[in-house]
Amino acid sequence: NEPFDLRLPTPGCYLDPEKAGMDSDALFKGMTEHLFFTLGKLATSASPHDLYMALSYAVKDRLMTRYLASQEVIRKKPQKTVAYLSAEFLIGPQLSNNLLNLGITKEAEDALKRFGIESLSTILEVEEEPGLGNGGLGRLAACYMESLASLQVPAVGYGIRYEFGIFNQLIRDGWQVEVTDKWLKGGWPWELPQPDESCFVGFGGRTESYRDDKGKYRSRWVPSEHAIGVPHDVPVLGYRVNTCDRLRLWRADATESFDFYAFNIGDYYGAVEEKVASETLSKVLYPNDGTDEGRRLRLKQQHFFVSCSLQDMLRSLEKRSIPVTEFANHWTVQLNDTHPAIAVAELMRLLIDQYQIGWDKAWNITTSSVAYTNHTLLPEALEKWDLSLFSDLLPRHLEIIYEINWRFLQQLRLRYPGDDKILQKLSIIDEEGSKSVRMAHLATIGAHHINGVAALHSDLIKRQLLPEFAELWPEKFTNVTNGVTPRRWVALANPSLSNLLEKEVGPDWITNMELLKKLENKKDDANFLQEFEETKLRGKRKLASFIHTKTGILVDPSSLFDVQVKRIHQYKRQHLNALQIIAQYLRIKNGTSNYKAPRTVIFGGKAAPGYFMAKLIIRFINGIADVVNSDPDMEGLLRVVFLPDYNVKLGEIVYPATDLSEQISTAGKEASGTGNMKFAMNGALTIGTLDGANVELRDLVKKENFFLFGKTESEIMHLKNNSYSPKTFIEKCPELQEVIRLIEIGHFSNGDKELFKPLLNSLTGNDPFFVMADFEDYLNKQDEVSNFWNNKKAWNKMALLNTARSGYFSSDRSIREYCESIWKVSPMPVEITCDIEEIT
Ligand code: Z57
Repeated sequence: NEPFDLRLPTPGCYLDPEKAGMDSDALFKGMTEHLFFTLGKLATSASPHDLYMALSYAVKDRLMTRYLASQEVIRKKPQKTVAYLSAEFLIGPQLSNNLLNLGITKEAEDALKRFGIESLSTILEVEEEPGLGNGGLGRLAACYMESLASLQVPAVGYGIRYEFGIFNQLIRDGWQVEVTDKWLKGGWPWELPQPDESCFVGFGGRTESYRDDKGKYRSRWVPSEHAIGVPHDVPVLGYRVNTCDRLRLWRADATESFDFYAFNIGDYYGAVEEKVASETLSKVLYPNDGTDEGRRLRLKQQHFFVSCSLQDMLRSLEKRSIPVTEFANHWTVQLNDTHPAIAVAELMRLLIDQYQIGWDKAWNITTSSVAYTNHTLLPEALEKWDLSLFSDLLPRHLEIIYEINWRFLQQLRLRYPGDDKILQKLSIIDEEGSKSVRMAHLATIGAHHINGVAALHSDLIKRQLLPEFAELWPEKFTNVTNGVTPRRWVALANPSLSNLLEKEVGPDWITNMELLKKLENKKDDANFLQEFEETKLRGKRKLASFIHTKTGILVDPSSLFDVQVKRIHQYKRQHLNALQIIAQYLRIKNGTSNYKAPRTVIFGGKAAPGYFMAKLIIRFINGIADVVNSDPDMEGLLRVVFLPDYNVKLGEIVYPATDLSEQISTAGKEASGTGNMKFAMNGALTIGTLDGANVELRDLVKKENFFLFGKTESEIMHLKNNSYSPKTFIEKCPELQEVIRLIEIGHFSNGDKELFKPLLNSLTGNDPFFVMADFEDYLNKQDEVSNFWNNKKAWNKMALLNTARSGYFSSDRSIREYCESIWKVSPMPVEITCDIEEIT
C-alpha cells in the first residue's frame, strides 16, 4: 500500500505535522487554541467541562489524519469492508479510550497540569456517555468496532444517532424512576456531521406496476412519506495503529420540498405534521433488552437506518466506478440480531428497482453479502411484525418478501413432498392468529451464515430454535463466541492490574491476551499474589467511595465484594441472589451462621420501563437492603447495595473491584453474557450456572477454579416436560420455606404483605425460570465461597488463574474468527508519511 501523504490536502501545501503533534506542548497548544477559537473561552476562566471539550477537540484533531488516511487506503485500493449493522452501539466515554489508543495519556496529563488540573480523572469524569444501547448487544457492537480497528480491518459501523439514549435510572423509595437521557446537551465533541452524504428514505404509500423503456412490466414503490438521514460519523481508532474506522450514525431530518403544497393551500399545521413525524424517528432508543414491542415507530427506525446504510454502501461503489454487481466483493454486511433484518428485502429492492438488476442476480448478491448473528432464544425477544402494519409501512418490501418466501417454499416442496407442516413452520409469514412477518426466518433465508454467540447457544439454535433450517443448510450454521475489548475493560478500567501485568509479561498482552498464560507461573508465588490482591483492593476502595457518595452506604473494602450487574430480567435471576441474601440474614439473626466471611452484595442494572416484574425485583432488592443495612446484628457481616444507573462508566469502576461475579441465569436462557468475561479478566471468581459463555469460561479456567451450581439445560428441559412443580423443591428445603415466610409477612416491605405478592406467586406458582429448583444448590455453593474466602492465598491463586486464562475472551479473537470464517476479509495496514525535506 502507498502511504498516505500529509501533503495531499492541497497540492504544494502540507499539513503542519505540529498540528498532529503527540507531545504535551503540542497538546497544550491545541487545547489553548480550541478553548479560544472553538469554545470562545479564556484559559483563565475555563471550567472542567471547558477543559474536557478543549482536550477532546485536540485529541480529535489527532484522529483526523488517521481517519482520512484509512479512507484513502480503501479508495485507492478497493478491498472488502465490513458493514456492521446494529440498532445499538453502546460506545461509552471516548476521551480516555482515544488517549489510550493514541498512546498520549501521559502527555494529556502534563498538558492539563498547565491548566492547573492535577489529575486527568477530574476531566474524564465530566464526560457524558452516549447511551445508544440497552445492554449486552449494544456493548458487544462497540467492543467489535474497537477490535476491528485494532486489527486494522476496514469497517463501518452503521446505526442510529438517537437524540435520547437509554434513560438514566434514579431510585426513589426503592423503585426505579426513569429520567430522559439528554446526552447531547453539553455538546458532544466526537462526532462529524456529514450532511452532504445524506440519504432519502421512503415510508408507506403503495406499489404500482409500470412498463420500462424495454416494454417490460416492473414494480415500483410510491411512498407517501419521506425522511432524510444525515450521517454523523464517530472515528473509531485502533490501539496504537493508524487504522481509524468509522461509526456512521444516522439522524432523521424532515424533508422540506414536499410540504410546500400543503403550505400554499393554507394547511400550515398539516405541512409541519410530516416534518414532526420524520423528526421523531431518531428521537429515542427503545429501552427493551430482550423483548419485542412490535411498535410501528420501531420498524420505521429499523428501515430508516438500514436503507440509509445500504444506499451509502452502493453509493461508495458508484463513487469508485465499481459496478454494483460487484457489491459482495466490496461489502460484507453483518446483521446484529434481526433488528436490521429488513436489509435482506431492502437490498433486493434497491438492486432490482433502482439498479434494474434481475431477481436471480440480485438474490445472489444479497445472499453472498449478508450474514446474521442471533443473540437470543427467548420467544418474547424474537421479532415479529404484524402483517397489516408491515404492508402499511413497507408495501414494496412485503411484495419482495412474498417472492423470497414463495421461491423458498418451492424449494421446500421439492425436498419434503406433501409435508405442509414443515412449510408452515419455516415460512417467513406466520399464518397463525393475526398474521405476521418472522424476521429471524427472513434473516436466516437471506444470509450465507448464521451464528450464535457462545458454543452452547449456537448448539441450541440448531437443536431447538431453527432445527429444520439447520438440517436444510448445515453449512450456514456456525458459532462465534463473544468477546470484550481488553483495552477498555482491563487497560483503561484497571490501571493498577495493567501495570502489574505489564511488569510481569510485557506490554503486548493488550493486543495478545494469550500472553497472560505466563502468569500461571506465579500461582504459588506469595509475593506476587500479594501484589495481585493489592490491585484488587485498590479497585475496591474506589468502588467503596463511589458507593458512599451515591447511596450514603458505608461498605468495608476488606469484605467480599459479591456483584451482579446486568439488565434486570427474570431469566437472569437477580431474585435468586436476593433470596440467598435473606437466607444468610436469617442465619446471622438465628446465630446459626458458622463462618465469618463479611460480604458486600452489590447489584446494578436497569429494568425496561414496561417490565413490571423486573421493576418489582429492584424494589425487592432495595427492601432487603433497607432491613439488612439498618440492623446492628448485620454490622461487619452483611451489606446490600443497589447501585443506581448502571452504565459503561460505572462498569469500569465495578469490574476491577469485584471478588465474586454472579452469573446465575437459568441454564439455556443467557445466549452468552459478556459481563462474565469482564469480571474474569479482572480477577473475579465466578459463581454460575452452565449457561452461555460460562460453559467455556469454566472449561478454560478449569473446573476447580469456578463455583458451579444449578441444573443443566437438559435437566431444565426435563423438568419443564415433566410438569415442573416448584412446590416439591420448597417442601424439601426448610430454609427456603423460612425465607418465603419472612417475605410473606412483609418483613422487607414495612409490614406490607401485598407488595411482593406477584413475585412470590410467580416463584411458588409456575416459577418459569426454575428459581426454586436451583435455590438449595446455589445456597450451598455460596457457603463454599464463604469458606474459601477465609483462605486468602488460595483465593488469590484462583483469581490469578482466572485472569491468566481468560485471554480467549478478547474480542480480538472473536473478530479474527468472523474475518476468517464469515466475512473473508483481511487486515489492511494504513501508512502515513510527511516528507518535509522533500518539499522545502
Ligand atoms: C441483548 O442485549 C441480548 C440479546 C438480545 O436478543 C437482545 Br434484543 C439484547 C444479549 C444477550 O442476552 C446476551 O446473552 C449476549 O451476551 C449479548 O446479547 C451479546 O451477544
